This record gives sequence, structure tokens and C-alpha cells, in this order.
Amino acid sequence: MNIVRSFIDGKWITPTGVKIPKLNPATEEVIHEVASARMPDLRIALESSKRAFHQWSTMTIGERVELLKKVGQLMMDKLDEISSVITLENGKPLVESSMEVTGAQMYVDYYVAEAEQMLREETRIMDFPQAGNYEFRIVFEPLGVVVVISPWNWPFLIPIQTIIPAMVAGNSVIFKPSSLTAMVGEKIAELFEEAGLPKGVFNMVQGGGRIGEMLVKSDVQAVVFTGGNKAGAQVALNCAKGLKKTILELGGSDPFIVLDDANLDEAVNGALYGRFFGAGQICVSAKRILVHENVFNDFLKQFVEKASSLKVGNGFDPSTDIGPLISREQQSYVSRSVRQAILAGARIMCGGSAPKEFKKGFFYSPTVLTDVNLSMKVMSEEIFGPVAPVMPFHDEKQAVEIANATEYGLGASIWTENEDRAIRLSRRIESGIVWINDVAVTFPHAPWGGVKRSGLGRHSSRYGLLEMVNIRQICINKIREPRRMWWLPYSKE
Ligand code: TXE
Repeated sequence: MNIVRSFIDGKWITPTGVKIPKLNPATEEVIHEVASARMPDLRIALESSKRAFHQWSTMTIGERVELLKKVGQLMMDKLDEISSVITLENGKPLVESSMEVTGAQMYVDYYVAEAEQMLREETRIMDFPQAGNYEFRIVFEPLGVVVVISPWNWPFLIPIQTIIPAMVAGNSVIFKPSSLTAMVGEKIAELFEEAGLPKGVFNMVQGGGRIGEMLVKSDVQAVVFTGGNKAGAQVALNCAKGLKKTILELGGSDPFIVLDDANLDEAVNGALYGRFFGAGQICVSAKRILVHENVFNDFLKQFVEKASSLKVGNGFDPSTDIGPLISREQQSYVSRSVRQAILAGARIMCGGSAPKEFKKGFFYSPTVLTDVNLSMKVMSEEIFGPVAPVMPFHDEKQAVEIANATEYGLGASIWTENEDRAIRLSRRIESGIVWINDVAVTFPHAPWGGVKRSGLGRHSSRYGLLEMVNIRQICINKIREPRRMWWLPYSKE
């Protein structure tokens, strides 16, 4: 049996901890075992990262950028190989896997081109008659060792989105992939090894939540976590104890709002992609589809027709639109949530079960539900599966109320031909991201992250890079006098 390894202190190791078998989600065959790291492995990784930090952080950004550029080139050279591994472990269609890799390469290109300028020292002059004349130098310095913990749904893009800015800024990184996509983690480590980064700048340890927790509690300066709310809250708690910088990208229950003046064809296609790509296992999937009552019936008819024609299958089959869910547990959870909605009065317009033609695999048919209400799990929890509840609304006020009736606040999507109206509405929606006439797109240029229980901090753009540094001031008094007016003594004797 192939055993997936860790990459620690510049060496590939096969830890002797528990072995976690990994099933191909489309066939249920065991494809490999993940050898979970143990405490001594983590200690070596930590020491190695600390040593490497001293060397890496004293190199110039230009020198670091030269090495990281190679990581981006290697991604493209290995595009097919990496995409196949993503599809093998995650199940998503190959075309989505290669979108992940090319998307990640955009992030490398962006930071490689922009980081030097973004982290350039700034000077501010304050000339204030009562207080004097000051010059401030604002400098950006790396934090130290940054832990990056990632999930299985975007096993390549998500870690790259934060590992690259962390490294460009001069931090060393310990990365823990999800144990459900450990081989993708191995592929990422190969890129950093082959690019020739100094030993220890990038360490990768394999394992499940327990290993993640040990890393979070170790002597590191920052933790970047992407995953579910439950684990995210635990990470926040553990980081708070050590006063560590914490960046959390958690779940979402994004509203997808179709106004009465929307281009319906486009909105239907947007909803189809927004809810069903990645088999609906995306943090910014369009999880609650809200449609103005005037266009509700037309929208629903077209949406159901198109959803029922999507092809479920193995991600390696080029005709597949929707691959399997990641695990038997996810499939059962999705199935339970749909049953609960039906018992509470929802109506199935299509799907509603696993397709009959598959004897094996964690497949679930694209499902559209109507007659839904906010008390149903499909409208209140983050359903990671191809299930689209569609609900009518009367006016903008009601749309905003429904959109905000969730503990999450990651993304939202608004469809209308009136841009001013969309912008006005977008300001009333509680979310970190709003797309107008689009859904679930991500670019390195714009900040990404949630409000409410969807997370803390941002990645992407300069704001994401600034999360990876300590911002310091050096304050120089330019007018030298024996005594500042606010100094002691206060009495003018
Ligand atoms: O994620 P977990 P799971 C949501 C989605 C999904 C649910 C559970 O709703 O159904 O979360 O998915 C590591 N300390 N999202 O169980 O457990 C773990 O090993 C430190 C949304 O797969 O959150 C893995 O590497 N680390 C999300 C990573 O955290 C811990 C993407 C995510 O695992 C840990 C994935 C701990 N205490 C799931 N516990 C999104 N935002 O897109 C677990 N881990």
C-alpha cells in the first residue's frame, strides 16, 4: 500500500503514527494510507522552521521572489499530474481540478510581481505646531513561523493562497493538509522542494485534527485555518491562549438573490454553477437561492430543467458535471438534511437521493427543493452537497432579512440589470464578499474573508499580505528642544 509521507526539515519521512486509509470517493477503493505525524516529528518540524526563519527573513524580498517564481512555473509544468491527484482524492471533475491549479498559479504570479512594492517601507511626516515635527517610518516585518491548516474541498488552491504571501513576507511555514487530501499535500511539498527553497522554510506534516491541534498549540507566531466552524472555534480558542495571530476562513450559507429585473437566463446559469460546482462542497456555494415572486416560477422551471440534466459521475470521465461527495459521512449528512426538510414540508423538484446507477461511491443527485423555510437545516446550516433550496421573496427588504438570517457572513450574490440597485442592496447584506451578476469567483487582487461566524482576517490582495507581517513604526522627532511641552514637570516654576 502506498503511504503518503510528510516533508520535514528538507527530508521525506514516513511517520510511524496512526495510518489513516483514504478511499477514492468515486469507487470506494483504498488509494493510499496517510501516515500521521507524531509529537517528535512536529518538534523537528518546528525547530527546522525556526532555524530557517532566521535565514529566510534576512534575505531580500527580491531573492525570495526569485525562488517562489519557480514554484509557480513548476505548477504549470505539473498541471496534469497535480490535477489528476486532486480528482483522485477529492472526486471533483478534472476540469475543476485544473482550474484550481491555474488559479493557484495566478496567486503566485500576483504576489511575486507585487509584494516588493506592497511591503516597501513608508514614510509619513507629521508637522503639528503644538506637538513638533515627526517623521514616522512604517516597516513591515515577518511574524515568524506560520502554521497553515487546510481542508479537502480546494486542497491545492486554498493552502497556496496563504502560503505564498506568508513566504514572500519572510515567514517560514508549517503546512498541514487535510488527511482526506494528503497526496495533494505531498504534491505541494514537492513543488517547494524542487524550487530549491532553503531547508525548513516549508515543512509539511500529515495527520488529522489532533495533529492540527498540536500544531496550533505549539510555539508558532500565527495560524491560518480554513475549515468548518466547529474546528475553527477550537483553533481560535487555542490561539487565544497563546495570544497568536489567527486568520480563520470558515463556512458560509451564501444567499443568491435574483431580483425581478434580472436577466433570468444568466441568473439560472449562475445558480447552476454557484450551487453545483464542486458538488456543492464550497464555502461560497450559493446555498440559499432567493427569487423575487414575480419571476419565481419562470426561474424555478428553468433551474430544475437544467439541474436535472447535469451529469453525475466519476471526475475522470470528461462528461461529468458533478463528482462524488468527499466521504460516506458527508453523503449521509446531506441525505439526512434533505429528509429533514421534506418532513418539515419541503417539496423535491428534482434529485433528493443518491443516483441508483452507482453501486459504489459517495454520489448524490443534484437536488432542488422548494416550499422551504428558515427552520430547515438546508436553509440554516452549511450544507456541503448539491442541494439547492429555492425560496420566493416579495421585496428588497424581505430579501435582505432572509439573506441576513444566518450566523454566517461569507459571500452573497445579487442578480439585477440595475447596478445602482445592486450596490445599494449589497451594503445591507452582512457578508465579507458580494458578487453582482456573478458568483463564487476569486482573484488574488481583492480581499477575501467573512464576517459574523464565517471568520476572522483576510487573505488575498495587499490586505492578505499585511496579515503576514508585523507593522512597526519608527518615530523620529525632527525638532530638537530641551523639553517637549507635555514633559514633566507639569508646573512651570
Ligand atoms: O472540516 P474540519 P471537515 C465545513 C463544511 C463541512 C464541515 C466539516 O460544512 O461539512 O466543515 O468538514 C483540521 N485544530 N467546511 O470535517 O474538521 C483538519 O485536519 C486544528 C467548510 O473536513 O474543519 C483539516 O485539515 N486543526 C470549509 C482542517 O482542519 C483541526 C472547508 C479542516 O477540517 C482541528 C471544509 C483542530 N481542533 C469544511 N480539527 C470551507 N471554509 O470551505 C480539524 N482540524
